[in-house]
Amino acid sequence: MKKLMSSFLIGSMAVLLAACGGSDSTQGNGSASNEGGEATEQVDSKTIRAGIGLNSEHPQYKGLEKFKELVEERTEGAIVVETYHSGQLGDDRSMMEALQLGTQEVTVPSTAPIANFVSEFSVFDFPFLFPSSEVADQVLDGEVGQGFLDRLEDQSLVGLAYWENGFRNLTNSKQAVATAEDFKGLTIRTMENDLHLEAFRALGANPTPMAFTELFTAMQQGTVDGQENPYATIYLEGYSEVQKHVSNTNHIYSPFVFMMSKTFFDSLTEEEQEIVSEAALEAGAYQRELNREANETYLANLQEEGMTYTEISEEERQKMIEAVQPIIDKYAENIGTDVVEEVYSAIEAAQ
Ligand code: TK8
Repeated sequence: MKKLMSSFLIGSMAVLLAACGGSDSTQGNGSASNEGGEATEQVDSKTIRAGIGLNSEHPQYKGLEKFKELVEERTEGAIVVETYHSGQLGDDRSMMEALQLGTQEVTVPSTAPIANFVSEFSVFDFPFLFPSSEVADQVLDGEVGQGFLDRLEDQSLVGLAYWENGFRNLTNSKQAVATAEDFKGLTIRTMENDLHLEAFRALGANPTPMAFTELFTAMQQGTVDGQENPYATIYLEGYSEVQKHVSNTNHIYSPFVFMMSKTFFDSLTEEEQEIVSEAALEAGAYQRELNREANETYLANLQEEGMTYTEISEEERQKMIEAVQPIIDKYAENIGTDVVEEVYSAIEAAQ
């Protein structure tokens, strides 16, 4: 029950606080206060409401806290960062819309929902695209990755950095998945992304798109048999309570994109824009490191919590790649082969 109780209580509290400009963690509410708690003179600081879907234990939230620390320090409190976790401000898609409307300033979604705003981002969710997180770093932090971030501006969004969600792995409550065949008939929750849906359909599964904020309850109630996420999320969100089997499918490397509302970014001074941009990159490097350090531990923890772990052989992984290749080809066509080729050659060059 650890997941449900906390997010419900936190959710309702956060909405209340966000509305009146505070948050559930230790941040200020836009007024500077001294240790005695007395509000000193009202400082006209700018407030960043930064929201994510994952909980406060996740390296993504630790990264957000690092971003807060760097921005508040380097602007000497001229910019205050309020951080919200566990979908308190909404899910990836609704928070991106809030950034477009200017009712929120920062969010860090996975690339999959971003593809609904900028279709080219689908390339980053091609199954089995990145051979390693190191290669992903080089491509994303390089010219190619920057080119994709620039595409967000037309959507009134400013992409400042790539953070790491990680290699996604399948869990379910029904059966151990060791072969491509074992996907057949499983009802799998996917992110809200057509390519994901079609890829799982091509594997014979029965995929259903759903916001992350609804996933735990859907597994608990058996609306879905399974889902796929990196080990950090599977462990820290408490999925061993509602899932029995985990397999190292490693089928997609999911980047996160740290993004800001363009309206807010444009309202900053040049110096402030530099500070938030650098802080997003530095906090991102810190977040990636935390995420990678813990990954193996989380898998061991899941097994300690009673989940069965199944290794996928290279032969079966090949069968999975063959099954989804027609979907990749179709989306490469949709996105434009030049864009896709650019990413493939950057991956080649990075190896
Ligand atoms: C959290 C999501 C999550 C993603 C998903 O907001 O939806 O499964 O992997 O991390 O971005």
